[in-house]
Amino acid sequence: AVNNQTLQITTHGSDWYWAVCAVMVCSTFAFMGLAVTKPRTQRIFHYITAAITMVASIAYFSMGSNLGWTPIPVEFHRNTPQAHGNYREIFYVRYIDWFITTPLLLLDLLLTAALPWPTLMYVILLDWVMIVTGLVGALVASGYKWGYFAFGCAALAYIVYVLVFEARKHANAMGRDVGKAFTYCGSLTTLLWILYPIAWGLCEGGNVIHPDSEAIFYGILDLFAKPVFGALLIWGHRGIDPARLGL
Ligand code: RET
Repeated sequence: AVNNQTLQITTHGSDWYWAVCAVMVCSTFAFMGLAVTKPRTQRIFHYITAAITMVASIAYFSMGSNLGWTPIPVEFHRNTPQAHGNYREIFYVRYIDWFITTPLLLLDLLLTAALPWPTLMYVILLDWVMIVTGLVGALVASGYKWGYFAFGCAALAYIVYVLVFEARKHANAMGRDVGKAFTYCGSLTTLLWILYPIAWGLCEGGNVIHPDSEAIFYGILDLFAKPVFGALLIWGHRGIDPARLGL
C-alpha cells in the first residue's frame, strides 16, 4: 500500500543530513585532537563528548543515505487533509542515537556538578524512559501516541528539575569556575531539550511539517546540543582538574 504518492519522504533533506554528518565527524576529530594534548588523567570530558559526536556521525550517515526509517500510517495528511491511508517516513535511527548520546550528555553535565552516582543512575533511567516512549509513540499508528508522548514529557520535566535545581546548587558549591561551566552548559541543555518534544509534536506526532523541514529542525537542534554544547563544556573545563570533581 506504500507508494510514492502517499509516502512523504525527504528529498532535499538528504543533503542537509550529509552536511550535519560532516560537522559531527569534524567535531569528533577536534575533540579527540584536544584530548591527546592533555595528560591522560585530564581527558574524561573530551572522551565523553567525542563519543557523543561520533555516534551522531553514524546516525546522520544513515539519514543522509535515506536509511534507518520506516513508513508509518498517519491519519492527518498535510497536503490532503481529507485523505486517509497516507504514510510518513519515521526515522527510528534518531532514537538509537539519542538512547546512547543523551545519557552521555547528562553524564557530561552531572559529572561536572559532581552529583553522587545514584542520582546519576536514576536521571539516566528517566532519560531512557523519555527516549523509549518517544520511539514507541512515533511508531504506533494511533492517537495513543500522545499518551506515550505525555509519559516522555513527564520524564523530561523531572530531568529538567534535577538540572535546574539540584545539579546547579551542587555545581556552585564546587567552586565558581565549576558553577560557571555548569550554568552555561546546563542552561543551553535545558533550553534545547524543551524544543525536542515541540519538534516531535510537529513531525512524528502530528505530521504537521514535511520531513524536509523535520530534517532542518532536528538538525539544528542536534548541532547545538552536541558540537556546540561539547565545545562549550570542554572550554568550561579548562583549568578545572577532574580530580577536584572526584574523577
Ligand atoms: C521525545 C518525545 C517524547 C517526549 C520528549 C522527547 C524528548 C526528547 C529529547 C531529546 C534530546 C535529544 C538530544 C539529542 C542529541 O543531540 C523523545 C522527542 C520529552 C529531549 C539532546
